[in-house]
Amino acid sequence: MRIALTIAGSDPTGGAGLQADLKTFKSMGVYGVSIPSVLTAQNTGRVLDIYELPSDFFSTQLDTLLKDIRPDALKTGMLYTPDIVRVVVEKIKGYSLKNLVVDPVTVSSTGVSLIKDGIPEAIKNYLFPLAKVITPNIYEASVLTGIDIQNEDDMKDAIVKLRDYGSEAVIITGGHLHGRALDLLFDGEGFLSLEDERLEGEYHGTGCVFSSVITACLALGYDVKEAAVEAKKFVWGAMKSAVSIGKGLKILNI
Ligand code: PXL
Repeated sequence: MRIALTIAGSDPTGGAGLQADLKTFKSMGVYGVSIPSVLTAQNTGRVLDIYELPSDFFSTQLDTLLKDIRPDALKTGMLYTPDIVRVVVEKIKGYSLKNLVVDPVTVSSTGVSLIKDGIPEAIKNYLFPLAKVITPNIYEASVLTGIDIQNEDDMKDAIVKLRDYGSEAVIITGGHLHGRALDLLFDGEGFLSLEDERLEGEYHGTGCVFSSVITACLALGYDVKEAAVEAKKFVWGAMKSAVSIGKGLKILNI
C-alpha cells in the first residue's frame, strides 16, 4: 500500500486541513498518515483561535513517525510559524523524503490569516527548493511574488518567478481569478493550462483537497502533469457535490 503524509493544521470541520487531507488520501486509495502542526478552533463560519504546538514536541512527532514509516509522498499545509518550517525542513533533509508538495497556505476561506510574520520568506527560501511541486492559489501567488495577478498573462509572469524559488514545478490554482476556473502548471519546459466550467459560490478547503490529490498521485507514481489533471477533476467533482453541514461555507464532499 502506498503511503502519503500530511503535515498540516487541524480543522475540526474536516473541510480543510489535516482531516480533509486524510479523507482525500483515502478516496484516492492511498494510506494517509498525519502530523498536526497547529490546532484551530473553527467551524464552517470562522476560525476563532489557533493553538501552537511547542516546536520540540512537533519535532518528536515527526521523528517518532518517520523512524517507523517511510511515506511515498508528503504535503505541507498550514505551518503557521517560521519555527515549524525550520523543523519540517530539517526532517525532510534528515530523512531524505521525496515527492514533497507544498501548499503555501496563508489565509482561511473565511478570511482569517493563517500565518505569522516571516512565513512567506521561510517557505520561499527553505521549503520551496525541496519541493517537487508547489500549489499556491492566485492570492498566495500574488503575496509570494509581489505581482498583482489579474489575468492569465500575470499568472504566467508569477508562475515563472515562483519556479525560480527552486521547486521542480508550480501549479497556480485559479479558482479566484475573475470569472474563470483556470489552473496553470509550469515545469520549466512549458505551460499546461487546465480550465473547467466555473462553479459559483465560496467553498471551504479547495486548496487543501487539491494539493492532497496531487500528493496521493505522486505516491501512486503519477507524474506532475497527470497529477494536476486528476486533481482538477477530483476537486471539481467534490465542489459540484459540496454539502452544507453547518451555518457557514459549503464543505467539499470528500
Ligand atoms: O484552506 C486553508 C486552510 C488550511 N489549513 C487549515 C485551515 C484552513 C482554512 O480554514 O483551517 C487548518
